[in-house]
Amino acid sequence: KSHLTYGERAKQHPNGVARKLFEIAESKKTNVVVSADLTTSQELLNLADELGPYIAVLKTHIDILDDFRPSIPERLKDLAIKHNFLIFEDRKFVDIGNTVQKQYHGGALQISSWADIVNCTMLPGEGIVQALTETAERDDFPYKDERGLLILATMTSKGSLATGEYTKVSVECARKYSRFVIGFVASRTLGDVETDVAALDNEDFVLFTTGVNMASKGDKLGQQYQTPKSAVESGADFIIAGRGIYAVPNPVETAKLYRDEGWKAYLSRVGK
Ligand code: UP6
Repeated sequence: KSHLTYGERAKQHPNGVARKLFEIAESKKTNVVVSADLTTSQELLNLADELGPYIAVLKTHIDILDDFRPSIPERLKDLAIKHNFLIFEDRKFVDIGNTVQKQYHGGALQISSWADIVNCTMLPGEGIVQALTETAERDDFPYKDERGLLILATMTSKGSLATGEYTKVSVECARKYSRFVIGFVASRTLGDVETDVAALDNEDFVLFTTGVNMASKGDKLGQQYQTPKSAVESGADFIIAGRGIYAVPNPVETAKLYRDEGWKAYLSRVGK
């Protein structure tokens, strides 16, 4: 759990995307990531434009769009510049190195060209992280120092197998490839993860926590929620909320509430 401010971390971090992320958080005073899980491009673009001022990152699942066109990520990029947020494509790569390289850089979705941040699971072992890191470090990779990878170290769904040894390997691999791996998607409050991830205190990995909702404890499909406050208190640097923000009557006002609660919890964690 980091007790440094975002501003301090922005100055020290070796990865360009992590620096930018912390700078955004510091200047916009927000650690909110909205999980924009909408299925039409118009809804997605509208939400990004409306919530842009209050979020640090827009998290996408670009493959759930019913009407995907290559121009959509381009428009998201324009909105990211307009409102100063990063884009995190929650692709959860999970395959052998040779395949994920093609899924990340190139392909139908051209993810590397528009997503500042992507994530992968550790199920395939070290090779997946090695492969993505190699791609990002190739001489002809056009987005040098503008891209970062998160490892999905735990999951919020009931009965998740992303625990114990899996989480341990996630942490080891993040250390080994820390040039490209900027952090984790994980919740320290779930299961046995607490001790494993807590060992990271003297490094500066960024912790993104999903399963954040102020009004619900979970859904009927096994999702489990905690509040922004509890997520940040237990170490989240960025809180990821989806339905808690986009599926309520007033997403803008609600996003502000998440921002205020997340920011207050952050200030108290860093002792300000
Ligand atoms: N997500 C989780 N839990 C995980 C990893 N990822 O919920 O362990 C993602 C989901 C969804 C978002 O794919 O995009 O975070 C959560 O949405 P919600 O807030 O609407 O539940």
